Amino acid sequence: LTINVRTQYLNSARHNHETPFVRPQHLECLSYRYSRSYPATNTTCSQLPGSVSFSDVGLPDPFQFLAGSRVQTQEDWRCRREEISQLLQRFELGEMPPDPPFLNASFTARQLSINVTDNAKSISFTVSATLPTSAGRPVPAIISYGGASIPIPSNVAVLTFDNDDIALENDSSSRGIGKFYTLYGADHSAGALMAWAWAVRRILDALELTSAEHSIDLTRVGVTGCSRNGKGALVAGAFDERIALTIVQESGSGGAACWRLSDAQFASGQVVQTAMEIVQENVWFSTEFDPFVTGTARLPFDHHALAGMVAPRGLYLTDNLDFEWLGSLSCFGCQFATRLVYEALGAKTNIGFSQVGNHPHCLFPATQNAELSVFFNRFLLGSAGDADVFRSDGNFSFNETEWISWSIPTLQ
Ligand code: MCU
Repeated sequence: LTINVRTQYLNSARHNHETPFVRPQHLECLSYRYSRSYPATNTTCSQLPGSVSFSDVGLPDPFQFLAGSRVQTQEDWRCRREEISQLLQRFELGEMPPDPPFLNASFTARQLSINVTDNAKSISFTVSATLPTSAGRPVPAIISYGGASIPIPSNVAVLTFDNDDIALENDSSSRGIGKFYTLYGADHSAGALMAWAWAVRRILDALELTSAEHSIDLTRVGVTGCSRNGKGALVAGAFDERIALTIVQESGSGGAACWRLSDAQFASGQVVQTAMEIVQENVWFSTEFDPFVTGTARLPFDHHALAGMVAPRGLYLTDNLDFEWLGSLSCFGCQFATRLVYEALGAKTNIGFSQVGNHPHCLFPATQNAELSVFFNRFLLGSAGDADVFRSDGNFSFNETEWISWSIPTLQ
C-alpha cells in the first residue's frame, strides 16, 4: 500500500517527467511535503481529555490551557493553538480529516483539476484560475469562495473555488451532501465550513504538486469570501498555515462574531443571528455543536480563538453596519479580543478590522479600498508598509472589562 501511495504521487503532473520508479529521495521529498508548514519542534503538546467541562460567561482566555496553566512562551502558544484547534473540531466545526494518502493534480487551460482518493473512494473537483497578464513571476494568488466580491489587484491570480460542490448548504436538509461526504461518508462530523476548509488544503497541495505548470508563488496565497463564504474563509485561514492572507467579508455570526456576544445582543432585543438560530438554518457546523447553542457559556472557546489561530498571519475582516443580523457589536468585540492574540505574538497590525455602513451586503464600499490595499500589499504583493486598521463607524460601545477578564502574556 505504501508503495502505491508514493507511485500515485509520482504519476502526478509534478513528477511526470521522471521515471515512474520509486527512488528513496522521492520518498523523503514527498513525505516532507506535508510537514513543512508545521515547523518541527521538540515539544509534545498534551492531548485533549476525553471529556471537557467548561463554563465562562465572558470571552474565554485564549492563553489559558484547559488544564489551567497559562501560555508563557511561543512554544506554549503553539500547543495552545493546537488545543484550540482540537476543541473547535470536537465541539463546533467537526473533524478535519488527516491529509489524504492519494492526491493527483494538473494545471492546464487555466484550470486546476484535483483528484483525491481516501477510504477507497475518489472524488475530482476543479478550480478555475484567472492569471494576471502583465505581472512578473512568480505571482501571488487568492482563493475565492465563489465569485470574489472584493476588488482584487490585477497582479494577483484569482482561483475560484466552488465550495458548494464540496459541501452543499442550501438549508438544513443539505447535511452530508457534496464531494467531501462522498469521500468521508454522509455521517462525517464535519459541517460545511470544515469540509470547505479541507478542500482549500487540497487546493494548496495541488498547487504545490503542479508548480512546474503555473507561476503561482505558494508563499503568497490568500483566501477570501463574503457572508457564509466569509465564515468559510475564516475557517480555511485558521486551519492551514500555508495561507498568508485571510480576508473575511461581512461574515457575521459563525464568522467574525462571537457566540456569547451575539447572544447578549439578542437578549437585549436586537435581531442578531445566534447559535440557536444558525444550527437550524443551515449545515455550516457539526451536529456536535447543537448541545451548546442553548448555553454558549459552556463552549471552551469563542470565535476570537478561531480567528486567533490565523495569527500572526495577515487577517482583514469587514462588517456592514446596516445589517443588525450580522451582529456589529459582536463582530467588533470579538475581533478586539482577537487583536489581543495578535498583540501577544508581536503582530498587532497584522489584523485589520473595519466596520462601515451605507452599502449593500457583500458590495465592497470604496471607503475600505485603501485598507484592503494595505493588506494585499503587505501579505501578497510583498511591499513594505504598516498600518493599524481597526475601526468602526458604529454607534455602540464594547465593554471590554465586562467581556475580557484576561490580559495578554509577555511571551518568552
Ligand atoms: C452572514 O452570513 C449568512 C447568514 O449567517 C445567514 O443567516 C443568512 O441567511 O445568509 C448570510 C449569507 O450568507 O448571505 C449571503
